[in-house]
Amino acid sequence: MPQPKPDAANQSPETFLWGASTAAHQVEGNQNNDWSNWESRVAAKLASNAEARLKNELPNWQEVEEEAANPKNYISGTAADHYNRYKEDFDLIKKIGLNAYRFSVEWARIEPEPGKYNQDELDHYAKVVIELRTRGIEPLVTLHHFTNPRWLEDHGGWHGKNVPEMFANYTEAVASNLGNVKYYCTINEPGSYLLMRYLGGGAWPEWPNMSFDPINGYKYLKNVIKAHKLATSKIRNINTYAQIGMANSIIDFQLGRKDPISWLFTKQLRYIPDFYLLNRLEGSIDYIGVNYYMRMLVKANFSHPANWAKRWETKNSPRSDMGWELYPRGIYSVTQKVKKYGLPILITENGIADAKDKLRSKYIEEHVAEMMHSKEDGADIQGYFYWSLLDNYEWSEGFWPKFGLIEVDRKTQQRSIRESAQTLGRIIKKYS
Ligand code: GCO
Repeated sequence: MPQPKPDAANQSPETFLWGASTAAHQVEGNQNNDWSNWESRVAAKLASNAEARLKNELPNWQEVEEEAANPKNYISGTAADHYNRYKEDFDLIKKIGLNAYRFSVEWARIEPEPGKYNQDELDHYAKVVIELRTRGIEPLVTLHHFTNPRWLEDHGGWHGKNVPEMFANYTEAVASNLGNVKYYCTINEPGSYLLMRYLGGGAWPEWPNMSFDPINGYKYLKNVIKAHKLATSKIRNINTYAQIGMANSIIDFQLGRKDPISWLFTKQLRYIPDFYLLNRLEGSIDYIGVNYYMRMLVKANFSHPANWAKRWETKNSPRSDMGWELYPRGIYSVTQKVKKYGLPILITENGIADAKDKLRSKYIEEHVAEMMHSKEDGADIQGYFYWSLLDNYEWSEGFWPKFGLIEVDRKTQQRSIRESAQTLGRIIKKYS
């Protein structure tokens, strides 16, 4: 039975969404999924090789050294305890002046065993939506953000048979219990999952079941497209007004060295997998989610694909705590590329690891300015979600990267709004 149109869904399309994003595994705490089961096995290794891995990569290694060398840094554990503190966190969203919030539902909580759905957990996420709505905050619900139920691997993992149908059934359970949700994101960053799970890694040092397995990687790509399409029709049967998309990490790949091979690699890296995916989703997405963080320079080398492009290493350009160059112009470039699909665009992630909050205000100001410039030049951008609302678990780098508009004290879970969040609040007022 299609849900009645909620007031919020009747919002005029020109209500620009100003939000922040999180992912269940990174903020909720106390997960029981493929990551939580795996983290304790790699924590000691990640801690012991942190110096070798990071010392020359990070501009502020000394400031993160102690945390990065501690095995506890790599265990998500209670994370930011968002599962229990979500009401307090939503009050802070209001205080900052945001009007939207992107979060993910944890599949492993909803379906702890194949075909068996946990109604208490479905009710939990329905309460989350109600608490957002009562504060006038628009929810954007991500259905898959990297983590899986532990039983999925027993079914062959994401490249296995029937996974698209299993994902669609999980989606139906969620969508029929969440009530009036207008915005859904089916899958977060399938390209990153492909790279980390099936192409031997790259963005992070480790990943559950990480392997170089392009054959099953191709099966994964086909499965994730089918899963998205099946999930989309399930949602549309329930919410006739739903706006459904996928969030793709789109990097501004640039030629790093003028030679034909690097030129060819640059073209390929620009195409696979995001535009490969987007070209196969047309008709099943209402908006395109763009996660933009950086540009990368391509200097061809015949090694692992993750080494095909290096983050810009100009000595004097400001870089985040993770060593990522600040390159606001890239959000203009990638949204101008995505404009060709003629669909609304949501910046579903854009953010910086900056523990001392030295660069974040400038980062946000400059990326928003370039985003609005792209909007003026024809990209139908309808929302901006900063990554992330809270300091959180940055996958296999653990907790030392601090992306939050809100600082979280790892010992006490105390929240404090960073100065840069006030900057974002002022920007929102300026554009509203
Ligand atoms: C991603 C993920 C987030 C990351 C964020 C910072 O885009 O990789 O969606 O979970 O934490 O991007 O790397």
